[in-house]
Parts: sequence; C-alpha cells; structure tokens
Amino acid sequence: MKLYGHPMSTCTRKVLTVLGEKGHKADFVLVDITKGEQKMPDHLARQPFGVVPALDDDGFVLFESRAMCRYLDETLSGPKLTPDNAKDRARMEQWISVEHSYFTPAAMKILYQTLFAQMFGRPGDEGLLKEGREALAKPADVLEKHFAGGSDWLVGNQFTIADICYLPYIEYLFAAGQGDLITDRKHLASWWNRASERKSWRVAALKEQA
Ligand SMILES: N[C@@H](CCC(=O)N[C@@H](CS)C(=O)NCC(=O)O)C(=O)O
Repeated sequence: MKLYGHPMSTCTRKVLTVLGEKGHKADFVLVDITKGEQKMPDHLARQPFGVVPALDDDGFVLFESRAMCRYLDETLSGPKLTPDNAKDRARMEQWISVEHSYFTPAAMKILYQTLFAQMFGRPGDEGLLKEGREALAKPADVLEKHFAGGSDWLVGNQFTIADICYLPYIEYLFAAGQGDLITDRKHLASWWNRASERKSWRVAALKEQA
C-alpha cells in the first residue's frame, strides 16, 4: 500500500494517525507540496483536485483523507476506530461533519492569517484573523459542552476516527500561537491533552517527522 502525501499536510497526518492506531504502515511517497508536485500530471491522475494525500492499495486508488480513514479502519486488522452500533456510528459521523463543516474552515481561516502567512513571508490580516477566531468559538464551545458531560472521547469511551480528524488543525492552532482557543475551554483542553499524547498522533505530527 502506498500513501502519497506530505508530512506537514493536515490531511496526510490524519491518515498516518489511522495507520498508526491500526499498527500498520504504508510506503510513504513524498509529494512535495512546497514544490507544486501535487499539480503534476502523475499526481493529478491519482488526485484530480491536485492536493494530498492519495492512497493506492494494490491498484485501488482513493482520494479524500476522511474516506481513506474509513477505508483503512474497515480493511486493516487492529483496534476498531468506528463504533459497532448504529447510534454511536451516527455520532461519529456527526462529529466528523462538525469538524469538516465548521471547525476546520474556521481553523484554516486563522492559520492563513498566522502560520501560513509567516511561512509565505506576508503579513496576516487582523480582521480576517478576528473573523476566524469568532467562527471557531462556536464549534469549540459545542465540543467543550460535549466533553463537560464526562466523555473521554467524542463517542463515549471509544477513540474513533472523529477524534483523529480534529488533531492536525489543533496542533497547527497551537503552532500559530492561537492555542488559547483550546486551553480556555478546560474540558476540550483535557481531551486535546489525552488525544495528542497518543503515540499514533505523535508519530504523525510534525515534530516527529523532522
Ligand atoms: N479534502 C481533501 C483536502 C486535501 C488538502 O487540502 N490537502 C492540502 C494539504 S493538507 C494540499 O494538498 N494543499 C496543497 C494545495 O492546495 O495545492 C482531503 O481531505 O484529502
């Protein structure tokens, strides 16, 4: 199995974390997004939108990181990252949808005006940063309320794909000096501490890739 990606890519890291949880490895093929390799014809044949990651499982080629996470969980041996019963599975999907629809767009808005602005050597726009922070407050409050109810993870006591989907964006919020959005919410912060200590995540995260 081959995973085409980049170690700094949030979406690649989700897939690496799932692989780590399952106790499997894929052959990692670097697509250097800093050099535009994701827009080259050979990669576009795997990922028509010209982004990373892409997965090739013995000729079965898949794009979209969340689809890869579900596919790998279902097909690989190892601990299950998806609940068995319908209600819990629906809850997992609910939290993945919250991540995709509300949390990540707001986080990316913040990151473009902070971390990524610094990387590209341009100043961040304070107004857009404020908008991003305001937008992130709502899903962060919803998560805080959920964890205040006593659950260790997003779906009761089972660590699932839903927990994994948030990790790369939160790691970058801290790297961007915006970690107060998490630490100001003590139950969300406790979950982050638990989740980010998992070996699978630590291996996938930037600091361990360097
Ligand atoms: N919906 C896609 C998003 C993939 C994505 O945005 N990848 C980023 C890195 S995390 C990328 O390749 N950026 C380079 C570019 O936009 O050219 C997925 O989940 O796989």
